Amino acid sequence: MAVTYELIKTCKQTGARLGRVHTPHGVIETPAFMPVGTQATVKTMSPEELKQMDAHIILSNTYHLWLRPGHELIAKAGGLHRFMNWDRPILTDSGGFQVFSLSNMRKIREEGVDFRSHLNGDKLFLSPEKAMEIQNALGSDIMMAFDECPPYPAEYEYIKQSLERTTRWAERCLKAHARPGDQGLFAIVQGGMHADLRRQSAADLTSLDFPGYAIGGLSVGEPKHLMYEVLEETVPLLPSNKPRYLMGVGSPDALLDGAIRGIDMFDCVLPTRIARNGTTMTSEGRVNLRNAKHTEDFGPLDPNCSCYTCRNYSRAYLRHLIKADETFGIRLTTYHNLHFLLEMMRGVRQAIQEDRLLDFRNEFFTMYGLHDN
Ligand code: PRF
Ligand code: ZN
Repeated sequence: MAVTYELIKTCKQTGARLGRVHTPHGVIETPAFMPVGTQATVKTMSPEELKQMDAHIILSNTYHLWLRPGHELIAKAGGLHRFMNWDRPILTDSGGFQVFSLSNMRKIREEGVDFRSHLNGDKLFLSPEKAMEIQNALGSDIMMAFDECPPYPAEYEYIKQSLERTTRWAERCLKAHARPGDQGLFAIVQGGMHADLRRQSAADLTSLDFPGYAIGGLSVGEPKHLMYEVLEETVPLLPSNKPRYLMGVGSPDALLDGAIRGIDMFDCVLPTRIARNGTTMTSEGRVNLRNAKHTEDFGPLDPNCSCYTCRNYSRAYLRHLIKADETFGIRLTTYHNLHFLLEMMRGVRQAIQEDRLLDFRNEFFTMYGLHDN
């Protein structure tokens, strides 16, 4: 099998899992955070920088790379790894979610989704078979099944119809997948906030034996406690010998509380997106460098961080670069935010190893200024 999961141990204090996902381009230590590289680049970071901060895997997007520059061009270049000079694992999302969040005038039918390109308005059609063709051409280590992520809130009946179609689409993805020997295809559990629908989706998809399972349809505007209730209902239904991926979730608190509920993989644009407007995550909580109070602060961004940014530059300098719209400022805040989350996940893995993830979580919440609710 192209992608396998190795469980190393379970935290006695929380049930969180320490593990390894094995892929053709190397090992991912889990729980893992995956930086997002939508357009075959993690915005402003070179692959060397991502390696310096020890990112094990990055995520990229079927939808964007299909529209531009096209999957055939990337196949000609020798695949996505060669094209972007990244030789570690890559996960590609299937495009379903992006079609719903980016394009207008979309129409869902059994065969697939009709929509218009967000770039030039072209009429396009994405289906399970097309999503597999594109991801097979890209050559990602982990491919995602083509799914529908219903909005929140939505009618119960609609969510039920949608998840049943997502299951039929997942079966079509399995059939269309041309490279099961070197690319692992993960299915995506849907079902909104309804425990019975999540159970139905998980039961149907796990009977199909994918090498990994994602939980989709969360962090779509629902209150946090609902997301955790759904995780508590859903995760126990997933096979313990396969990785579990919570899609589009990556705030520090959700990484901790997700890992505690048995999630192994996460991705989110949060650290890279907020970095571009000068917002940083530090050991003492969020710091917005645009705030005037940093004008004459010649200390490091985060005194407890050992990253390149914090070792070399002051808050005053970073604030100046951000306010002057200098690209270097964005590079430095992006580097720090990614380093911060990857370092936090190293802490999570160490804490699981030592059966103290709940203590680690509570200490982090206190330092970061987070509250339970
Ligand atoms: N499906 C897919 N990608 C996703 C999601 C989903 O439900 C989410 C939901 N948070 C983020 N990215 N295919
Ligand atoms: Zn730093």
